[in-house]
Amino acid sequence: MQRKIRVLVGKPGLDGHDRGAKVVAAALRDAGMEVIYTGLHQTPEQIVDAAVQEDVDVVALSVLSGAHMTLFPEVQRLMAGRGIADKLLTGGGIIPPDDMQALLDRGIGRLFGPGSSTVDIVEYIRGWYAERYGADALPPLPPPAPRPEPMVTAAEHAHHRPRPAAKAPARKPAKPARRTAAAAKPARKPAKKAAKKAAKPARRPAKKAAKKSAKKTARKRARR
Ligand code: B12
Repeated sequence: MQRKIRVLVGKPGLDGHDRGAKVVAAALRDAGMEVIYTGLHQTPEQIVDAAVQEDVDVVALSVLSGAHMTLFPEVQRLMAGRGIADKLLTGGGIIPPDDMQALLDRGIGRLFGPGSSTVDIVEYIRGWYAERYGADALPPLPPPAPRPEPMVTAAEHAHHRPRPAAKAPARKPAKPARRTAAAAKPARKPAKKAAKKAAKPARRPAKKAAKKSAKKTARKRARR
């Protein structure tokens, strides 16, 4: 028979970091699970008590205080004492990989660190449930929850809509661009012309220049 997976999300100890616990609790709820969140500052005894009373399948702890090596084994011990050792004990928080492995070796479930995907957490819990009760017992994933607000509001859409043509301010026709001297000239001389110029001597030969200057002086003298 299919029924909702029941999860207790617990915040043991003096740790006040509750964002991760709330994010995970919301993701599990959106994935169709029945989630009970204990709230902050619970003792391991209070958490295990709640787990028994609520008849949960999973006890999921959030620990960001650094006390995970005490809190997870303590909750595990109390669960065994109350006859619910067969339930899954999992969780996450600020837990170094070596500690995750050490806790896994003690029979505690997979633990999730910062940046973990909530999709992976949902898959892990559903996978454990399917293994324990059979795939047929696994309820189907609900369709994604509708967003309470559209991603882009109607006002934002309106802001980007093109203005009606009549209301648009009349624009002066653009003047044709003036051709500057630089633009009129070709950027470079054709290669042939440039080669010819390079072949020419830079100045007039000295003989010709001397002849011209002599003529000029003669003309000046004649005028006097
Ligand atoms: C935001 C923040 C705060 C906020 C808390 C706001 C709140 N209501 O949660 C404020 C400013 C109050 C705060 C205070 C302190 N903080 Co602080 N804080 C952070 C910070 C920057 C981000 C935590 C966060 O919200 N992340 C976003 C959530 C979504 O991610 P998450 O919690 O990690 O959760 C993910 C996983 O860890 C995992 N997960 C978490 N819980 C669970 C539960 C389950 C069931 C599962 C399956 C998975 C899971 O899945 C989540 C999704 O990916 C971290 C640094 C960091 N980068 O992580 C430090 C950090 C956690 N803080 C730290 C410290 C030391 C403190 C203070 C002691 C500082 C001080 N001296 O005052 C105080 C203690 C306050 C208290 N009463 O406990 C240290 C902890 C060190 C450690 N444990 O080794 C950290 C790591 C900073 C650091 N690098 O030193 N903090």
